[in-house]
Amino acid sequence: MPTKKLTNVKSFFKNSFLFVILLCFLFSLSFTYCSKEKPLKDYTKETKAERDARMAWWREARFGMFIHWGVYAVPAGEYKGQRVESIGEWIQATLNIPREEYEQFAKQFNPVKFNADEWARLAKEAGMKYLVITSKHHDGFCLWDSKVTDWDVVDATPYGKDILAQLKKACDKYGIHYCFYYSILDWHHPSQYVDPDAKNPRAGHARNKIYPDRKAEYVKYMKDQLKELIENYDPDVLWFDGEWQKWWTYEDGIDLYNYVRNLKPSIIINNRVGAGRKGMKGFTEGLEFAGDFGTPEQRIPDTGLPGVDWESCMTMNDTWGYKYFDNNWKSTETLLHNLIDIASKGGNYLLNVGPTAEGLIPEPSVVRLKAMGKWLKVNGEAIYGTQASPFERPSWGRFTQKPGRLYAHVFDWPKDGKLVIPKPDKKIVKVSLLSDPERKGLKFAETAESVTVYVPTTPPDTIATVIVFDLK
Ligand code: H79
Repeated sequence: MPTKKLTNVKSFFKNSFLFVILLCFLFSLSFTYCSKEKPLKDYTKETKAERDARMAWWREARFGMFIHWGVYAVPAGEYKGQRVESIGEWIQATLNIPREEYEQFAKQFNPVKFNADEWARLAKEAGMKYLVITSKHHDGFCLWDSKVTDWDVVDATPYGKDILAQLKKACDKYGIHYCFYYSILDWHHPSQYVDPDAKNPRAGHARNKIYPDRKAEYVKYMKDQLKELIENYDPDVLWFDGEWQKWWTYEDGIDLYNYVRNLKPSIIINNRVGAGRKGMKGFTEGLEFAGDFGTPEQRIPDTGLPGVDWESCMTMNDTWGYKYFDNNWKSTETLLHNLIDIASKGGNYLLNVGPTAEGLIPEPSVVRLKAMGKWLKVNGEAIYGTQASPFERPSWGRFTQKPGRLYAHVFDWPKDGKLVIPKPDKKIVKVSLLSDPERKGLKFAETAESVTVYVPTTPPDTIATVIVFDLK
């Protein structure tokens, strides 16, 4: 008996020992399985149909509002009696302001006049279909309550309220696509520092350095922030910038692109996420890099590129971030001609405003945006959802087109009342003025190469009059 008992005890221990081993094995297996992140899908390999569906709203939109806003609006282009000649949001770099000194601007950032509803309504009134705001510019300052830093509007300023949350609500109300700019270069994050070997500190800021052993930590910081942005505000575009650093590689771009697309597959990402752009020209031909659209900055390409999506971002004066002494405003005429020129080449126009530290969009910007909106209310059909011109640029203006319709945007009205256009490859059924509510037919005469339209001798619109050709 005692022997048997002993054997039982022994076998009990042996069996339960095996059982525990088995349990441990199963547990660790399931733990490994569950804790392992899902492998990221490679979104750079999507089909043309998938891409067309994702880009559809953006291609229709044609006109968006860029907003550069941050603590650089406090110095507004001048610090300790020194004015910056160049762009205002670069003041930290241009005047080589130390981090701790620059941080003091946040204590004066109290935009009590900020009204998100008014900004979104202005974008709507201007005829803009989307809005891109600097969630974080090169200075690293964040316009939302980021959980991974205190260098944000909620934790570092007397204002203490989340800007991005307020704008999200307003954009949803007015049906404006809500989008974020996000800088890869970060002058505030401790992983990065000004290149001490650069010829001047400004250039050292422009091409900064990263401590190699802190890069992974910084990439994680960016990914955590981008996750916050996507989960909390559901942006439709992520507009990266500051990617030109030597430490930001082609592979880093692909990885970040896929990270963001995996969080929100329908999101649109500009080509500055990685190695996709070539300087201010805005795109490297070929599109073998990550990124969905090219980003010419402060310029309009001479011609469009078939099959390539692009967007020209431009300022209304000479700065992105507010500078109190920059009054070099472009005329409404120039801005509208830019919009039409860009549409005639198949691109989008992202037009900037730089609000003050009080939270106001400068009045000259408001006036111009409202005037553009007034023109678009009448002529929007010839801009939104159009395609690039089928013809070379005419001397008097630009063309845009849609299936079955050709639009002539006339900048220089013919004094003799005759507008001549190249002959379209389809039959002209009718010619009329887009601004004419009755769409009275205009007389026209055709030869083998050209069409002459007999127009009124005074231009219905001195900035741009649109003549519609119905084609069959
Ligand atoms: O966000 C806006 C700009 O701040 C950013 N992109 C747009 C959308 C931008 N990044 N770089 N640049 C613009 C051009 C930078 C030019 C520089 Fe300089 C030349 C950096 C240093 C020398 C201009 C002149 C800024 C400081 C001095």
